[in-house]
Amino acid sequence: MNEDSKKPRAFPGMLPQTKPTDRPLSAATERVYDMWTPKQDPGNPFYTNFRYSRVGGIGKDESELSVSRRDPSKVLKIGDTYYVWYTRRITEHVPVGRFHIDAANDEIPVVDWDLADICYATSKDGFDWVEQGVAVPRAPKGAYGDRSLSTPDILVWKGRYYLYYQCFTTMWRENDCVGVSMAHADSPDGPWTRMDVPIVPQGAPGEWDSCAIHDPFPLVYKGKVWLYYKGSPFEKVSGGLLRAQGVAIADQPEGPFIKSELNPVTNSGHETMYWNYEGGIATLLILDGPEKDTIQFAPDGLNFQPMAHVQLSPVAPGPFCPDAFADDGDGRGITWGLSHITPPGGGSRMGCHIIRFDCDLSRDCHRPEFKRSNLHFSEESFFQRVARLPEDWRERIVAEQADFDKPTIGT
Ligand code: AAL
Repeated sequence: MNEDSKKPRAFPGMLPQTKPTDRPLSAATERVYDMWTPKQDPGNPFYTNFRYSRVGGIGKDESELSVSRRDPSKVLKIGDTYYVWYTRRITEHVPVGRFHIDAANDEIPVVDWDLADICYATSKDGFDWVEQGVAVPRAPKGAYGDRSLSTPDILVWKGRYYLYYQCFTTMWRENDCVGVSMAHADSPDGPWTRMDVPIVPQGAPGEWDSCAIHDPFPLVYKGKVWLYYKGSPFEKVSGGLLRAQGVAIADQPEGPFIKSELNPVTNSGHETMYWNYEGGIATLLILDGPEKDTIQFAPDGLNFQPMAHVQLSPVAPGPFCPDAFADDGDGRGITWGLSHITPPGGGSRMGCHIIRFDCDLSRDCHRPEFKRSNLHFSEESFFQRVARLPEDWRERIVAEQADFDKPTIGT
């Protein structure tokens, strides 16, 4: 054996497209093949950048400071018209905040999605929208859902339309405890008939979704209605919260919805969008949890795996999802949708407005400009409110450094 053959062979410059079996691999290189893809970001169908646009009609309007529009549903195209449903709050008073519930009343909201109704808007191009008004109003005083309806999403099943939404009764609940109800109509323009009962109820005390069923997101899958949702427990206050999503499945839109025994099916994610992809379900998980800002895929709709990390994710996104109800096992993916912008810091005491995102998570449309990695954000991004170090933290940190920062060299 000559000296050269004893030297370890360096990893090749051309990344092998199949996992090399004739050489040792580091754990990270193993993951390139076992978890990710050697095609890298541009060749990963689950990788995308998001580009944002302001929208007309339901977007930012300084003259409407008392209006909040948020939590857009998935977008439907019906004939040549796009439709979206969302939470709208018009109140003279700004929300008092969750720690001041006593200061709220029938006109003074607690949080941004309190004292709200489900509204809808239409558009011919997905950029300029015309607000059509209230689709589903709150129930009359004293009835289930008389306080606020929020965070809707839409299902079409056998030619009929179904809106699922969070349904608050009497007063906004501490910890945002709420169940999901539903309204149905023959046409996307209504009139809507409210069911005025819980359709997906909260779990029993001690269960992961005992306090709230949030962000209902219905799809048709395997011949049934699959309704994904964010659950939260009462234990939230004592630090027991897992920001996770579950799914409840029904034979028809009215239910009964049976929760999967695998719930929660994600370990992360706050407001979340789902879409049919090939024979499975894909999702974007944002804001919370160890797998935030990942796009995940479950070939069976239940067992999700991270497929790509993304940056600057849309908040509370609702995708334009043409085959959300096709149930043909051939989901084609998505290219755009609507999301919302929260006030700086994400507070729940100021209004939101709706924006549009474009992306490439589609099997049909190839947009290399959306597959770039190595994104560099502007100085304003680093010094925005949630990212810059506040002055008063700086003083504390400098004081702490005196104790923590042992000399690298010297004593
Ligand atoms: C959002 C969503 C739900 C919550 C509130 C409005 O983050 O998760 O909709 O109830 O905030």
